[in-house]
Amino acid sequence: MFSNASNFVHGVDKAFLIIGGFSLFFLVSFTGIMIYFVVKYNRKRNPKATQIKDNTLLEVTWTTLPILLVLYMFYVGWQGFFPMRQVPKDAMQVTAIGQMWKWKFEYPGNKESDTLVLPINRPVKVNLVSKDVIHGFFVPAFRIKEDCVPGKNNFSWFIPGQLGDFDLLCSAYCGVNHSYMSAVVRIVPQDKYDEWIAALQVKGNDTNIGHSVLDKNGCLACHSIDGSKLVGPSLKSLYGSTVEVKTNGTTHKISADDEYIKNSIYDPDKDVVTGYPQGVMKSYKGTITDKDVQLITGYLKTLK
Ligand code: HEC
Ligand SMILES: [Cu+2]
Repeated sequence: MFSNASNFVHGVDKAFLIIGGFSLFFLVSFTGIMIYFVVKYNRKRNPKATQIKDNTLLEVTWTTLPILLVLYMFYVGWQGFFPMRQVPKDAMQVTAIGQMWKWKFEYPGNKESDTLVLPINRPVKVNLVSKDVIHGFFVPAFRIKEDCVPGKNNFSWFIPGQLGDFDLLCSAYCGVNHSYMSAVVRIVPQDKYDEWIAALQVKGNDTNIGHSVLDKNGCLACHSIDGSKLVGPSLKSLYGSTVEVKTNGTTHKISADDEYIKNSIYDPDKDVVTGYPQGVMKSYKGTITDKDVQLITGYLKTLK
């Protein structure tokens, strides 16, 4: 009857159905009794009101029964909620960072991803961090909804029990583009997960900074990073490849290493890539520092 997308589906759905069921029962029966009394005791049928003096049995009953009922509903809710705050010791750790308007996930080993990829049937603790305002870590299929509060170390945990992609949303209105703040939770078999995490980029090796150096200096107007030809050759898969260039009128092959990238930036007319015009790219000597060249090179290495 209940899905097994996470270990909390059963507890949450049970509480929801029981509390919802009682509410529906009382809504229908009280409304029914009210209508019945309105008809039965209306002024024409019952012109003189009947006075009733206290009835101890009735009063004790209508006090005790609702108390028991409300306590039972609390118990059912607590049963579903309590395990959500008890993280198993062997849970793997991931950090979810919410910021306007994007989710990012940090894995051990300083790795980072836009998709929350997790192995099936393994408990995971998700540390919840916010960089700016309050966001809400909400995975409806897992019955999980927990706030990401700036300055507070909140967490969530669960055991995924079903392969596939699940929606991750932000449940706290966090600004204009709040509705774009979604991501995917991808549950995969353990071996697929191991492959994926091994291939995941280590962050902080300046790859993103390298990209912004290219962006700031207008390189991307002439060079794509996705393989398509613009004014100049694409920078995709350039690093480490063999390029055919013309140097002083003679064509030869050259390996695209650190030295070549640096020369291409400082002295673009020295080795001109075959099929591309000379003199279009200007020299960036004096505009781009050695450090920036290193950042660019580091970034190009990641453009496989
Ligand atoms: C106005 C267009 C233009 C701009 C802007 C430009 N380039 Fe180029 N770039 C070219 C052209 C055309 C070539 C090919 C001819 C050559 O080798 O000089 C080239 C070649 C290169 C090469 C060698 C590519 C290869 O396939 O071997 C690299 C590396 C390079 N550019 C990096 C940069 C960087 C980094 C910037 C920004 C700082 C930049 N370019 C800005 C037009 C441009
Ligand atoms: Cu948000």
